[in-house]
Amino acid sequence: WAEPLAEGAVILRRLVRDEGEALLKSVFAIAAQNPFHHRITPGGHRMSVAMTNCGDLGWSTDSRGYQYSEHDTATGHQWPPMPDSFRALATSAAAQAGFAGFNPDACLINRYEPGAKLTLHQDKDEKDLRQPIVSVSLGLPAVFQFGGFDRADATQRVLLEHGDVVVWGGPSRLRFHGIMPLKPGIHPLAGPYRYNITFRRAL
Ligand code: MD5
Ligand code: FE
Repeated sequence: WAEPLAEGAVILRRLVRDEGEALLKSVFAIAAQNPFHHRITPGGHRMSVAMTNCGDLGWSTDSRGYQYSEHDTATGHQWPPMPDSFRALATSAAAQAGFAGFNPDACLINRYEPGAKLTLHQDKDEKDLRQPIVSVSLGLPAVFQFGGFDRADATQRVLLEHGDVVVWGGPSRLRFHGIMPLKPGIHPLAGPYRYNITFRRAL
């Protein structure tokens, strides 16, 4: 069930399906402390994906740009701590994909509502791009676009479902990627949403 997608990128299908309910409960507890928020990009657009974070550092965007910080730039609050269960999951999934010793300091939680999408982009705000990113999909399924190293490169489409974990490392760390507009539906544990948790080493 460890499916290589490309060099450095591995899908661990359904790895955390049985933990899905507990993971979502932690997501809801984090959101109760720091609500999901539709950020405004530096270009002035409201993102269709709503975000919150936990851990030492959180990713956010505002008129000044994209950044990792110890506080939510929208509220000034510190991010809630990363649950031990989250850290253990991230370290174990990274190890299964060949990245031993992964120790994330940032955890971004994205919430997709029907129609929400993420246009093709690269993740390069982290300091050490040799560190992988571990991503966990929960709730409604979404079509992930996996591209190349130039925005115009052809993309591969991959369905990501509840409980799927993907480790993005090595050369795949810098591939362009995105999420197609979410199809409406109701998930028994997540309702009308898809959640994606990404674990990162920001500093
Ligand atoms: C998501 N989130 O499903 C995705 C999962 C984000 C984001 O893209 O930036 O919040 S992470 C997918 C990812 C990360 C790093 C590299 C690659 C994919 N890749 O090379 O394809 O909400
Ligand atoms: Fe990304």
